Amino acid sequence: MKNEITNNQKRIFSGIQPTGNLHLGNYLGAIKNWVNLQRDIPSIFSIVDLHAITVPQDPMKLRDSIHEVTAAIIASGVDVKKSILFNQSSVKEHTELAWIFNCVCRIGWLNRMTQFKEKAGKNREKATVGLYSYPVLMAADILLYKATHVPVGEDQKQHIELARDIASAFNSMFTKENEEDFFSLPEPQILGTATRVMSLRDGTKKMSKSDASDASRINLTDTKEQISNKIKKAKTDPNPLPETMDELKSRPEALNLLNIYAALSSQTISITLEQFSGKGFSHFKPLLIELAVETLSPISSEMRVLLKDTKEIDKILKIGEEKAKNIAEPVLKKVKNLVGFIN
Ligand code: AQP
Repeated sequence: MKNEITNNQKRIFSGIQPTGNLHLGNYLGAIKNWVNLQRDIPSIFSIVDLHAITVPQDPMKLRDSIHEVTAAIIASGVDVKKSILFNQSSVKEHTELAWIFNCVCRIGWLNRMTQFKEKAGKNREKATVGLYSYPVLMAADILLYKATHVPVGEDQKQHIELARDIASAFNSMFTKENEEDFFSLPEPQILGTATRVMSLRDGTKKMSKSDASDASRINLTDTKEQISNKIKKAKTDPNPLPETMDELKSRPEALNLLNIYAALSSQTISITLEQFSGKGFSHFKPLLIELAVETLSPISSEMRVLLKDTKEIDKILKIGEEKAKNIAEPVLKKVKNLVGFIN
């Protein structure tokens, strides 16, 4: 049975790329919030493999990453009985809607996207067209399910704003007179204290799967020893932790580590600062290690169990795919009808 949905139903959509090992930034900036939000709002989560191929991928590694990322999401607490979890490329409606949105979105809007500028770097002429139009596909991912809320890290805020612009433009181009807007505008949900977890080697750079240095990030699959070594070696400065937020803000590495501690212990940054102000890193780091290991060890052990049976992971994704299609198909059919296609 197809699920016809209306614009006033709350619904969450969010995705994660299978581009390598998930890290603490992905966990604190996205997945931890997914786990909390799914309790009250119907949620759809996707392993966005179509986004992953906007930069070159080794096909064998991509397949493994899809399994690993699915396992990480389930091990972190996403409930696949309650929420929909599926692999993006298995629902072809994403690419169809993305094409229609390519014909709504303006080049000027894409030219403003900072993530493309960062990822393409100086080699812009050689970047793929897919990397450039990545935010259009992301708008299609969200709007295909008429999602109202999109929990993401700070880095994705601009892309959600673009999705809102595309939805508005589509509405004014195609909504029929006297009918309510076809798409409601999705809201970004940037939650928690670690909305932008920074590299452990450089507090001004985002923690990222594609950073060449493994020491820059804590992977969800890291052992206790690896977590401990990475935090011990994390870049800091020689001064004790400061007293005020203003002082902390001028010390990016210290701010990052305190933010991570605050997010892992679900407390505010100001309470965390109060707790550690005046203390040295030799006091703070062992407590951060303890907390990180306590949070991440159960996730990595559960991931290892899940990854022993990739057929079961495939089955879970298949069930998610069917549920996702039930929502996506009628939305795309209506979009095609509004655009003037015969279907
Ligand atoms: N450092 C971060 N801090 C907080 N949130 C983060 N996210 C990513 N990095 C951080 C959030 O995780 C979700 C999934 O991200 P993604 O995998 O789709 O892509 P990304 O943002 O490009 O992440 P990476 O790790 O930097 O991947 P690569 O290196 O492959 O580009 C998103 O909600 C994102 O905000």
